[in-house]
Amino acid sequence: MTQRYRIPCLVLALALQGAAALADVTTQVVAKGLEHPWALAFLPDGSFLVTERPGRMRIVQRDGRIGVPLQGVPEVASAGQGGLLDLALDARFAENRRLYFCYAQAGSDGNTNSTALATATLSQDANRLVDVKTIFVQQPKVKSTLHFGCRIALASPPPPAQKPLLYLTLGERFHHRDNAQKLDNHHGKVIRIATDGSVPPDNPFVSTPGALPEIWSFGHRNPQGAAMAPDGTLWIHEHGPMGGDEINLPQPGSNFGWPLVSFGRNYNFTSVGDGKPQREGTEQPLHQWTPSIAPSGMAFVTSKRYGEDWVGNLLVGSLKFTHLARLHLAAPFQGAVVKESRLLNDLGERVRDVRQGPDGYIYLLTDHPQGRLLRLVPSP
Ligand SMILES: [Ca+2]
Repeated sequence: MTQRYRIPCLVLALALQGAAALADVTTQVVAKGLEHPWALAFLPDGSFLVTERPGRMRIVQRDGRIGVPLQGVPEVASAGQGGLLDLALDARFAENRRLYFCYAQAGSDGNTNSTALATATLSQDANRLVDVKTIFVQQPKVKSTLHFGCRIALASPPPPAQKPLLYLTLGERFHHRDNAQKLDNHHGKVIRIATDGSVPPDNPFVSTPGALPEIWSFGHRNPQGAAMAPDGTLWIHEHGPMGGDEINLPQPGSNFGWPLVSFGRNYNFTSVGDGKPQREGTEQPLHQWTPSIAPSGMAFVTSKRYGEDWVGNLLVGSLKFTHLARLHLAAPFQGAVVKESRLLNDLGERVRDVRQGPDGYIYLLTDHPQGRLLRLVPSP
């Protein structure tokens, strides 16, 4: 086949793939009227715990009723991309009612801020957070309302004698991109800490002079998606500049290259680094999107609600194109992305969070002044 015919065939194949995907799934509205919801967790009674970026946490009942804001949420720096962001329940939440959340925290001067991570207990009457404790604060605080990162992933349960661990993604705050390559700060990093805030002794830089011991991997730009594969591997994605959004698998001590190398370009159309997409000593992404889809939220499908061929797929929300990306991997839960379908192309709202519930359904949050909680269901 000559080049002349290849492109129309590819376009046709992609169009057919899109059409087939559209018929596969649709959404049901669980709740609407949430203000810029950012993160979602599933409570044991079947209700939902949701964060709203301006600084509220609410419970949404199964029938869609939205509760009043929980008391006890700390003050957050709500401006630009900052505010109350991600949320995760402890693996033993049913017994201890502990949860983790991250947010933009103002500095004492009122001008600067950074991402912080707190733990809290949800009161028995589920009206308030108690025993709230900030266990990590990104250093340094800077003047910026951009690139907080802020996705939490709980590590697989450790042996009983060890402390449970979690990962937190941290953006480079946009104006401080060069910090992503330096280990003396938390900009553009993934960190790994115990759920009490202590540093695990086997973190990669605990013995490196001048390095902050929480750092797990570096050279990240603005990661707003994290999910733990069933085999215990951490997957994240991050926003590129103009193009070059990436999926990465952060291994201990790995350098993911920002801002030395990218598949994207700077917003003023200049090259990132020397303009090459690869560089010695930095990790290549598992997958990249050019043009950018602006990814947020990520979940592996483990349930069979959508058919056997969905099991082991990765779902990623798109803020920019307001769709849900379905990524088919070389093998379930692992390997390269071998095919990508765009679902919910007519959604028209930015997809901020993507989670699989204990009922096996996928749930989405749309980031909108009147944001919605949606359930993904097979098309009738
Ligand atoms: Ca990279």
